[in-house]
Amino acid sequence: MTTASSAPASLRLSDEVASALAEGRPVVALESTIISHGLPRPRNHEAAIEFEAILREQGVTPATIAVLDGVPRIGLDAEGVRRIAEEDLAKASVRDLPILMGRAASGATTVAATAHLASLAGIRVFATGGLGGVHRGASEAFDESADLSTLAVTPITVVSAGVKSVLDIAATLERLETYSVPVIGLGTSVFPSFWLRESAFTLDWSVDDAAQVAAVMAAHDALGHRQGIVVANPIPAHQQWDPAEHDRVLAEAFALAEAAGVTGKAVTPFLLGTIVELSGGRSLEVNLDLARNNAAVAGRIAAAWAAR
Ligand code: PSU
Ligand code: MN
Repeated sequence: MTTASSAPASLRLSDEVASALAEGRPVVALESTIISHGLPRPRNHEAAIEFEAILREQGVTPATIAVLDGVPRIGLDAEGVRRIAEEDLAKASVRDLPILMGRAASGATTVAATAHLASLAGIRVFATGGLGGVHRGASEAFDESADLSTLAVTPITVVSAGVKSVLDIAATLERLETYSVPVIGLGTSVFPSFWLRESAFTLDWSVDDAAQVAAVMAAHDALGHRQGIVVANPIPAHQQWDPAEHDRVLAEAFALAEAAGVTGKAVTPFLLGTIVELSGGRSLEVNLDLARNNAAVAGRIAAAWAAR
């Protein structure tokens, strides 16, 4: 059993996270970039509070992760949650962590940076909205999220609604295969595409419930594997975005991004913001629904893991 005392001294665990880990109780990591860059203000602040509440209602301790004033924080207090929602924080991936720490700066952590810090703290389960992946045109631009290379070397189970169709989903799945990262559909054998329940891509493996995910995690450990595990949790059909409107809005958002010359790490936040505007808020509602669903599923996996 991992205990809080195994966390490096450079991390600051909240009291509730430290005691939950020390006592072997379930903990779920939550990322902060989805709050700072992925959801519009002021709805993002309510969402951050809500994602934590969903876990607490299940008896699971939430660990929202960010770097504040140079300190990697594993579990935020109310002031920390307010800061990730209201301040203009840097978007921080793994490579940015030592820079933020060395300069006593603050940043909101991506899936990659959150997974890295959570794993250092001894947390095994993480809930997000959508994973980063291989961007369209990556064969020219080399734009591939460090979320993938980090999951290749970070033993954490990430619950997501797949990746957005703004990415190259086929290439993203190929990359996860190359990195030997297991991808498991929860109650589905089709990889979801974030706002939509399905994509054009099928999965080799699916599981029915959280206990089966915990069994896979145990076997992964028994083999000495150090990769992450991706659990793909599709949004229920009644909550998904209308596929025709989805296709229309995405095409328009791409055209605007190209016209604006957006590149690099600004691409994902630009597209997300533009899509919320063009959809009149509909994409935001779907985004919130799927993130809530993912938190609930991650809570059940963490509980099944803690019960082993
Ligand atoms: N996908 C979403 N919402 C998000 C992100 C991805 O649906 O907010 C964020 C996550 O923090 C993810 C990051 O880790 O974008 C990936 O950015 P990049 O492609 O620059 O690595
Ligand atoms: Mn990128």
